Amino acid sequence: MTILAAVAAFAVSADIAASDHATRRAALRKQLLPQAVVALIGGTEGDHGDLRSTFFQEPNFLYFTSWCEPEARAIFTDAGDYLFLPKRTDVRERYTGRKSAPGDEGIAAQTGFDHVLDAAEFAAKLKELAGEDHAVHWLAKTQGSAIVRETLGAARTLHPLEMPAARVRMVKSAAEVARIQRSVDATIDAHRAAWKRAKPGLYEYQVATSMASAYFEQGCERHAYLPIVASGPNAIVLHYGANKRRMDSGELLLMDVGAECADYAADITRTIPLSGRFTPRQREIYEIVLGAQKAAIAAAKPGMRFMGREPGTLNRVALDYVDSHGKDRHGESLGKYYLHGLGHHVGLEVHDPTDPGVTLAPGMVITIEPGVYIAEENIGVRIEDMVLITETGARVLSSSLPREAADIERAMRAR
Ligand SMILES: [Mn+2]
Repeated sequence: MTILAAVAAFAVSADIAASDHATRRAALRKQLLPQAVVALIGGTEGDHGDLRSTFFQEPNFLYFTSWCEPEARAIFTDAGDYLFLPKRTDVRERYTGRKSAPGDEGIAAQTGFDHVLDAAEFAAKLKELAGEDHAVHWLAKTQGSAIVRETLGAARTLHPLEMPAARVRMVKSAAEVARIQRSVDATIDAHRAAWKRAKPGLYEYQVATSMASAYFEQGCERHAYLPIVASGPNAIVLHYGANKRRMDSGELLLMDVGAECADYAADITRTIPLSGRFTPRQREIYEIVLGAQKAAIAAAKPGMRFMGREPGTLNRVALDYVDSHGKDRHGESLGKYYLHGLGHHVGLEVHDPTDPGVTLAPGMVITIEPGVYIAEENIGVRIEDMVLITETGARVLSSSLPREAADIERAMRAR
């Protein structure tokens, strides 16, 4: 139900198709000079250097090719796009299963690429397509991208792809928004599970596991990031992740958790009173953070600037609200306790790449997550929701998870 409500402004379309990736590559070409060549290196099974994580595709590679098998490479040109796949080896497939290979029947239709070549041909083909004077774009920091530099030589100027790619990825299609909504809904279930379970005397990791279980149970493949379940003083630590503390009565519990389902991330934070009721001071601070969040959401619309502290940004709207409401124990205003920026874009990655010079536009998905952290009062409050920028304003994708103090208290009493 939530999905239909959230994407009503878009046609509810079929899921992401191979043809969508050709559209994405065409959009990328519009960001580059004519005749530019893009060289992309996909992830490998050894990228993470240990057995704690399984293979997952480098996000730009996944976004522009849809290909999610290891050791692939790609070259995009005005005259056609090339995908390179490694040869099949029996030994490796014994460990990690059957893969596609160049020369497989129907490989062009399966990949959506006209040209599917052996990965061993990548260097020679790149040299040929780059020629002497085509602008070559690459992702310098991606694992394995040294081969692009080695192939073209140290003297050749290479152009960054990060910002052109980010400008395309920042605007989500209806199918992407639908996938994000699924991750949001699974994450909302995780928060509801936490509200049922959290109580004084339990450990933070017990809440974390209940939350993760809620989304893994639904088939989500990964955490979008490791769960932050931070009680009492830990709520002041912005990226606390040890989750080892025993929670005490009277404390706040800050939970910043997100599922990744079908490649797309969610990122939602709630702060709840462990005893089921906020103290007057906790509630006062909570209402200030909520007021700042509402002010920023109300101001979000196409053309607005998102981040930065200068006047006219959404971030400044939230900061001004915090700074003009309430005081600390020393009679000073609270702006100095707003310790981080208002939010970030979300997509394939929980911190999706962003061109900071681009203003908000329809189809962008961002978090709006003001926080106030007062160490000497043991109060850390963050409220984070995911917001879709629409033609006329913003729609909260995570609106079905309560955030009013009274609604949270009611939900905790009802368990
Ligand atoms: Mn976030």
